[in-house]
Amino acid sequence: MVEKTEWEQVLSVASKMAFEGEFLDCEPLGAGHINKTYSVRYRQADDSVRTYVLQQINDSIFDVAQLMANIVAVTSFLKQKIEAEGGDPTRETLNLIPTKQGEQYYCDSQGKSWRAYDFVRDSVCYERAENPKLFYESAIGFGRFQRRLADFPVEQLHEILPDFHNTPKRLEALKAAIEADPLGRVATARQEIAFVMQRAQETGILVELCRRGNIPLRVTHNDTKLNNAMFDRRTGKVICIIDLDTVMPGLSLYDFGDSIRFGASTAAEDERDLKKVQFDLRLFDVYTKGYLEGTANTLTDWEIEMMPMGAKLATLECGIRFLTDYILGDVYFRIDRPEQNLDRCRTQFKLVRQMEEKWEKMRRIVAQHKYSMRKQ
Ligand code: GN1
Ligand code: MG
Repeated sequence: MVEKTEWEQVLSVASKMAFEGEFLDCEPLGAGHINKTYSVRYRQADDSVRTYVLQQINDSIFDVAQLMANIVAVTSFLKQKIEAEGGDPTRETLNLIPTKQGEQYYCDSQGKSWRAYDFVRDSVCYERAENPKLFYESAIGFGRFQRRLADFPVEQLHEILPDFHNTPKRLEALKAAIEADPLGRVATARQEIAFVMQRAQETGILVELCRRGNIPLRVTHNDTKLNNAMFDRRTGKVICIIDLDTVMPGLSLYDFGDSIRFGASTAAEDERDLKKVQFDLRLFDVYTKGYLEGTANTLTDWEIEMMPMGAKLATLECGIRFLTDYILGDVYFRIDRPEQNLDRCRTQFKLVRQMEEKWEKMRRIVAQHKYSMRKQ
């Protein structure tokens, strides 16, 4: 339940947005760690119900004006692409709802920024890959997102969170946190720290390939978790990719990898019982196939070759970030219980270890799908 003060606040912000109809109710939505999200429902003149998404944007990590400029640019571009492909632009990309004043977002009396979207009609999202088919469909969806943005002028986007997927810099941040150790938590995470340090040399592989021009800078989503893909209730296929906050210049391999780290695990990101956490090769297999199909030959040979490394570094990096935040006192990722960030870090490292064990199989899967794609 939304508490009263929170409820009143949401209600008051909702009244500032260009929502149509008569307010019905509102409730928290989704499982994001960064923004606060609500769904708000309005009764329409014909008695149908229209659902909007209202989000308070986390302004402690985002420059809201730049972030909104990126989202407007990318969604307008996508809309044109979708129309040209004969798709439905009202459902296949996010549609921003302006404020009653015509602004792209609303600033409340406490200086907090809010924005609104149409809830994608007849869609559903999943926290877990309940079956391989679902995960395969999500790969097609994220791949298609990548393909549709392949000719977007990447230099027009703000780098919303600089060095977001720069794994060596994430490692540097971890080292600084260890050095500072503000809460004395380093002593409780010795094994995890050692795990990272043993892999320090590998962290720069992808950024280095990009620096040398072997892999291109693209428009990337940067948060390609399964729960950022909305599935059409009727067809079971991905209809829309959401959460465009971190769309910015980046590497496709981190997008691919982030999907794998989240979706090809058999357990939740914060599972405490590590026995339940397994890296599922079958899921890696179907996602790879779907992503190659969805991107439809937009990826270069180097990008395809490095897909296993994308999976490994995205997972290692996320674990490094959780560990850093645990050491610093959970200042970035929202937690519901103590040590949740340490648990999150442990699941990521378990997955990394299993990827290392299954490395050759991962490479073979990628090679097979590349071969069958190119044959067509
Ligand atoms: C954050 O808020 P959410 O869950 O969409 C984070 C991602 C992490 C993810 C881990 C802007 O995303 O980078 O991979 O948590 N987003 C940001 O669950 O830092
Ligand atoms: Mg997100």
